[in-house]
Formats: sequence, structure tokens, C-alpha cells
Amino acid sequence: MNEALVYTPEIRDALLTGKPVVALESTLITHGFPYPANVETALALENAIRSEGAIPATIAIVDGHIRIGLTADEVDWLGRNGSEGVRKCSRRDLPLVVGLRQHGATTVAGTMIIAHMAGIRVFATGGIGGVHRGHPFDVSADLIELGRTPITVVCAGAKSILDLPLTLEVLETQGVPVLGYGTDTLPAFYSRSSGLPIDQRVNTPQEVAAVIAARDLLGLSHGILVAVPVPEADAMPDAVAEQAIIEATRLADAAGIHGKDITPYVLLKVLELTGGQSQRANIAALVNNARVGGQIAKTLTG
Ligand code: PSU
Ligand code: MN
Repeated sequence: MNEALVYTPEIRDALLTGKPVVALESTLITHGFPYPANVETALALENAIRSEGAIPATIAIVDGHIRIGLTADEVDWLGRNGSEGVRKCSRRDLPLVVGLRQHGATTVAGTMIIAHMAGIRVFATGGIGGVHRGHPFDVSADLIELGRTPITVVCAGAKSILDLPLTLEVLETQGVPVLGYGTDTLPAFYSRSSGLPIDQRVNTPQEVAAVIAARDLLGLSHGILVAVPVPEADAMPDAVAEQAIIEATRLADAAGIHGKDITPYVLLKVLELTGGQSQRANIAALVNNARVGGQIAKTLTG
């Protein structure tokens, strides 16, 4: 056990006794959805993981302490504080928040680093960061982290606020296998397909586990991306999602938003512009990914 981290008793026991654990990020709570949908979603994800017989570990930083697992009250506190008093934490932010005893919500990159420190192998989320449309030098730290930290990240692809072809190019350069879970193409978050080919289709948690085992056997240390299409019933018409994304991206440019603020700004604008529709697709994708993450974690420990 890494004693620099603070575990809930349930997760400490699970890790010591080899039970399946799935990590969850906290940026989607503080910067992804408005209150109270953020808190409801975070708790729904924990329940989805439990329904598969695995244990959820929501990761965040409270007063400089890295927490592996939060209570429901703490999730509520994070959700109410939102982006105000809580820093969005990728790799470069972690020493700042820990060293200066701040509060932090972890991104995909931040969550991967901490999950790896904790000995957790699977992490479920919604969309990963990528290369921003029209800003090819704004490459999310998520992609670089996937290239160097051996965590399996279950996602619904990436939102088309990103340049998806360039995002796949960077993943290739970083040596990250992109598995399509029951699909031959990269899912585009709100819709089931971007039309872009993935590296390999897999259909079962056992196949994902076989790829993870081979990565370890070969002594490779990169992450693996498992991309799961949003459930059919909750997918959004491409044109509706696309129009909202174009408008949200235009508003971000016009407002001079840049750096780490772009993704949260665009996500919340898309949500406003499409009302309940994008939120429903978003939550459905997250819950579905949490279930798949639970199944993969169970297969790894079974
Ligand atoms: N994409 C989503 N939902 C999210 C994020 C991305 O559809 O909540 C969050 C994740 O925490 C991701 C981060 O790791 O945004 C990426 O931010 P950036 O582009 O600044 O690296
Ligand atoms: Mn960026």
C-alpha cells in the first residue's frame, strides 16, 4: 500500500485482498456538470460499478491529501464547490495542490497517475481529452499520460469538440492501443461512431484482460484505451451535437478562453445549448462505461 495516499477502509481492504476496484475521476463532478446533476451522476457511477460486483474508488484531493474513495457527503461537498474552490488537476497540478494543501479534482491524466500509485488497474470515465479543434498544439495531458502510465481507461471515445483524427494520431505516437468495445470505429461520445477506424475490435472483458496481460508480460508501461459506444437509446443525432459543439467552440474563441479552461467551458456550453439531450447521453455513456469497467476489473481479479 502506498501510505502517501488516504484510502477508505473498504478500498484499503479490497486492494489488500485482491478484490476488483475501478477508479473514477472527479473533474467531471467539479467542472463537467452543474449541481446537482454532477453529484447524482457521480453516485450513479459508483452504483453501476457495485452492480457488477466491483468497488468504486472516486479520486480527489482534499486539503492536499490524496483521497482514494470519498463518502457521499464529500462527493456532495465537491459538487457544491464546483470549479470555485477546487483546482482541475492534470499531472502538472498535482505537486501544487498537494504541496500547498489545496483542493483538487483529478482529470483523466491526474486520475491515472493516482490510480497507478494506489495499485488500481481500471478506470472508467466519459470522454478523454484530446487535440482541440482548430488548436493543434493544445494537446491534452490525458494523451501523454496514456502513453506512460499502465492504466486501462474505459471511455465513450472523445467528444467532437476535439479533432478526432489528430487525437488518434497522437495516441498512435504515444503507443496507446485503442480498442473498440463491440465496435470497429471510434465512438464519438454523443454518437456511436465517428467513422474513424480503431486499432482492434474486442467483444468481451476477457479479450481486454488478455491485452492487458500481454502488455504486462512484454514489460510495456503504456495505458490501454477501451472505447465503448454510448447505448443506442441515448445516442444523440449527429447534427444536433455537431451544431452545439460548433457554436460552443465559437463562443469559447470569442470569449478568449484558453488553456485548461477550454474543455470545461465548451462542455458546459454544449450542455446549455442542447438542454437535457446532451446531458442524458452523457450520463448514459458514463454509467455504461462504469459497468464495463466493473466487468473488466472483475475479470482481472477472477
Ligand atoms: N471530456 C468530457 N468530459 C469531461 C472531460 C473531458 O467529455 O469531464 C474532462 C476530463 O476530466 C478530462 C479533461 O481529463 O476534461 C481534459 O481536459 P483538458 O482538455 O484540459 O486536458
Ligand atoms: Mn489543453
